Amino acid sequence: MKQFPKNFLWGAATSAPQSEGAALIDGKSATTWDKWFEMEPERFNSNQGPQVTSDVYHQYKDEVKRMKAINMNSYRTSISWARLLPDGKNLNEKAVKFYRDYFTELKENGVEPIINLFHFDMPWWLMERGGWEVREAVEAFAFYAKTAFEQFGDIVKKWSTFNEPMVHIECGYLGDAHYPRKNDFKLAVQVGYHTLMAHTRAVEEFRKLAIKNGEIGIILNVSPAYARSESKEDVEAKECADSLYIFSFLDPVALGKFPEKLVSLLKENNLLPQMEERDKQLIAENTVDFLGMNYYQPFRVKAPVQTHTPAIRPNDFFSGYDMPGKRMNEYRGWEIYPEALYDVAMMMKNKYHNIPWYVSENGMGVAEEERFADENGEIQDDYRIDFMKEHLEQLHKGIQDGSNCFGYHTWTFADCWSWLNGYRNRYGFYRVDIENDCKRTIKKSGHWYKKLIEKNGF
Ligand code: BGP
Repeated sequence: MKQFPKNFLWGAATSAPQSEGAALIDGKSATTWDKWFEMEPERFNSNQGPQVTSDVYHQYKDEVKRMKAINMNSYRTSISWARLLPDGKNLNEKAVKFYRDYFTELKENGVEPIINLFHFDMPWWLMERGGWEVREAVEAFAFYAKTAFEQFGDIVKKWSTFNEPMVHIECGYLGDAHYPRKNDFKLAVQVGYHTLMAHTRAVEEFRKLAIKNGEIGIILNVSPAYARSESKEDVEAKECADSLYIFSFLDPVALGKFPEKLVSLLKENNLLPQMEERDKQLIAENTVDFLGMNYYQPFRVKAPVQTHTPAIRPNDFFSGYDMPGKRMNEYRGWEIYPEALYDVAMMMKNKYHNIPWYVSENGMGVAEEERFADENGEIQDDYRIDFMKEHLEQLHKGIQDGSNCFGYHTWTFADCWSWLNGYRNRYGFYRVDIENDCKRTIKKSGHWYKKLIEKNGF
């Protein structure tokens, strides 16, 4: 039996744009996702846009009952900035009521809400002004964060500022999977810097309000890089990948300073962002209370195949490496490598002074999951149970070896909408029937998770 620490947080995560629906009612203004779907629906790999998603806006009471039914004691979702402050300045009272009711419902049912402020859903009015490209966005975010803390700080005690900031940077500014689909390394660095400063200013506002028992953190995606070989070039590629994709946020938010390697890489390649005088001090003074680590898959790297001097893209520092024999999730296309979770646990302990952290997302996406339904329509997702078990074994080992991990959240509770993929990849403990008022049906993994939580181990 693998026993987890007392008061361990067991739960799942989602986000406002992927679960709430009600995209354009009750005063909410448009986000980039709403607008982009309207402008270029053909870019989305499904005809399902962000309008309805899993309808949690209307069904949250039943949703919370279902969480309680499988013993969950915590849950992460986000607030929609465009719902709370449709024009960035004026409070939407309907949004205040919705979120207060929703968060209270969670609390009253023994489900601790962990509330995040930004999950890729930039309000359209701000995107039109340049989004994270402009410094103005930093103060706009700080105001939004302060407003959220003031409105809900009496209910919500665990807050996070951003979910996976590297994703909106990478997908929006080094590729075309997020709006504004630009491809510009220098701009991507500036966008990343503004995002970090927005996070930092939000933490500063949080500290000023001194919310009783309040804690603040950030949710980062971590795909640790593993080098193809021990050659100097491959190891250097690994260090560059980790510095750009992991330590670029982790070091400033947790240690209060940028990693030297990152600074020299950016400097040598003429990629340093524009900074303001007070920034350095702000970063040093506003480190987080806890971290959320989203882990799905590792990153296999080797020395770059082709480089430019100075660099014009991250691939000038490393190349992806297709490792022969790697285990794949054949239903989603991501590598399965649970051992990385142990490595993350040790990294938290050794490099980040054993800061409190939790697994804020881990899970297995499966396309066309209806093929695994039994004769009663219940999805027999043994593959997902095995996936969680293997990852929890590694996490358990990390905790035994002294890592300060306080919880495990899967992605996700009930199947939810995903960016360009709609409802193709399913992750939930509950299946959502989007053709039928988003009716939920429990999967086999939901029963399994319930027992796991009951025993606080498996
Ligand atoms: C994470 C995001 C989530 C979610 C998840 C699954 O990176 O935080 O928002 O989408 O990935 O990814 P996908 O839906 O693409 O399979």
